[in-house]
Amino acid sequence: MTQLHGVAIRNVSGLLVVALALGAAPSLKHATAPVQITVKLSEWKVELSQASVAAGTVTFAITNAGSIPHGFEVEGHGIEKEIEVIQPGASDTLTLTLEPATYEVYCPVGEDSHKKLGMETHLKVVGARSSGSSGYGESAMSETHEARATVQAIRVTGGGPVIQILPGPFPFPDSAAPILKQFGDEREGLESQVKDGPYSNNVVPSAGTFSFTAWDKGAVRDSVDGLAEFTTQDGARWKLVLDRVQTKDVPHHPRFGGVILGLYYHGVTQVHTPLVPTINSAVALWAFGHLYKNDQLVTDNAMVHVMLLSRTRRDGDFALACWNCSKNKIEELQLQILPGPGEPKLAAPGGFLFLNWEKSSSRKAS
Ligand SMILES: [Cu+2]
Repeated sequence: MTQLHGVAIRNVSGLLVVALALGAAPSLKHATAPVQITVKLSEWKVELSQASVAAGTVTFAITNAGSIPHGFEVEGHGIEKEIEVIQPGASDTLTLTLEPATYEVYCPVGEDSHKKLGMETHLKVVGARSSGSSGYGESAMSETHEARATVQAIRVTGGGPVIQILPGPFPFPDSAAPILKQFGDEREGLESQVKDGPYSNNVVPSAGTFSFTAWDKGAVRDSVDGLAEFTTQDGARWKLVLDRVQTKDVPHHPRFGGVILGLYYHGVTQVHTPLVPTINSAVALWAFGHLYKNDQLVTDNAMVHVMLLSRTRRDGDFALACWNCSKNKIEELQLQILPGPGEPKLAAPGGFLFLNWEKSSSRKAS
């Protein structure tokens, strides 16, 4: 035993000597321990410790530093590998052998809604012989940035039955409860909406028009232009002129900013409040607007949430028909108006205005 042990040690040290002598040779470098890349997941970012790496075995050491569960996926050059979703504060690893190419690295949670909110980056894998300088990573990033800067616009026109939604209990409290638990500081405010919030079956007929155009031009330059005119249950005539897009955080909608075209969220997705069924939206935004009641200015800072989404309400009584409505036709146009920051509640039931146009349409705009 002792003798064998001695031989084994000698052999190992012999190998070490050879390896050190040829340390500069690329082939041996390649064969050494896998390179480790540290990955930090949070709302709504994927951060890598390096933007490029030499081809070979790479171990991703992934930590969820956010406040909701996230996943991690590497895709490109014939590879598509992901880890199981990890809870806030937890870690996991993923080891892959990567050939030279640019790989997409992202969070796949919520049918890519986390990705669309920004949880996406790229990893450039370079040939083993090249230095793998960070210059590669930088150029890959600037390309992505340019691609994102492309302006997209959508024109939405409200149509079909118009309804006003009055405060009432959320119809799917049991489905929302486990998701609400993960909302931390914001949970209390949201829980009061379970009992008496804006997503209720307490619906009355209304009448009016609403159309707008929204431009997605990148983080802080998004814009919106639109006009809504409608009559509420009490006979009041309201007019809303959309002014500018809200690009900062909104209560219960962390990190929501700008015009978001195409997103699967709410409900089970853990993106924004779960007190709205899971939906697919063509466009969603928060904006500020000028609000008038019976031709008198109410505020220049009304906070407005607009969303064209998959239908959540059924024909007839317009009750919320599904907890997961993401496969329904995208034709429900929601307009939610709240007082500006620090302003008194609006003179309407619950202090808010919430109107839906149930058969709306959209088209690309220039
Ligand atoms: Cu995520």
